[in-house]
Amino acid sequence: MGVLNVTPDSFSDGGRFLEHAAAIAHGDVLIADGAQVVDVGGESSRPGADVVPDDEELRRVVPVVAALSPKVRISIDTVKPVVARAAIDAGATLINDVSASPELAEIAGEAGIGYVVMHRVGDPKTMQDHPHYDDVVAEVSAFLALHAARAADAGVKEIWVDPGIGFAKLPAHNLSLLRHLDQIVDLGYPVLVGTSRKAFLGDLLGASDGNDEPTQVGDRLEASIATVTWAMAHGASMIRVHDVKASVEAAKVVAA
Ligand code: HH2
Repeated sequence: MGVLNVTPDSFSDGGRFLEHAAAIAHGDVLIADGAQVVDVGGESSRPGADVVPDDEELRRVVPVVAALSPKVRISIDTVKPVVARAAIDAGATLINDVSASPELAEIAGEAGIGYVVMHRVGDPKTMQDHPHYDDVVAEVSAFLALHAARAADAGVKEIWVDPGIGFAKLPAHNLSLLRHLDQIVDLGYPVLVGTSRKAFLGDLLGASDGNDEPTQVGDRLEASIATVTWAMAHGASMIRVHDVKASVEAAKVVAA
């Protein structure tokens, strides 16, 4: 799954693909690089991100979905029912819902398309305030099992589960979830994992360098590839990445 953020403020590529022509051209690059799904988003979900008004998010994503959907499977990364519906009309066949909302699962069920349920606590403004778990793997697994069952009740046939790396998680939580990914795979749904360029990788590499400065977002390719390779080797069926070419090569090696 290649990431296509039609936003001014995404943490790694904000502003690069805000114009429709630039977004569509980047979508074409993701397809040429081997993406099987392109995940189009018009609202950043990074910690501290502002809410985007409905009409602005629609303006950002719908023309991009319409232009790319004849060429590749499109997933719509939104928490807004109105955006999900418009994207489905424009050709999206997967809803990527980082808020695990019952309404979005119902829309997917009615439309007969796929649905991703991701674990998060709170919203982008609050989620990194005080992440706390007694047992992060057990709690995330229980959350995903509950919401996946609700999606099934809403008639969704294709349900993906995602541990939500970086969403209301400390670096140690992210690492525990990756270390015990098999427990999430054991839930019985295909697993999606998104680690690409995320802050915990910068923290990890910065700390290992012996200084407290996180590695910058543009210097996290190798770390990202290490994590997606790990995830695929431990049972993830889809990885959400910015760097599609390198990730597809890693996928081919893991598959072999
Ligand atoms: N991560 C981000 C956004 N959407 N969806 C799923 N299912 N899983 C993820 O891990 C995930 C996601 C954050 O990454 P990005 O889109 O690059 O940044 P931003 O939210 O700032 O646009």
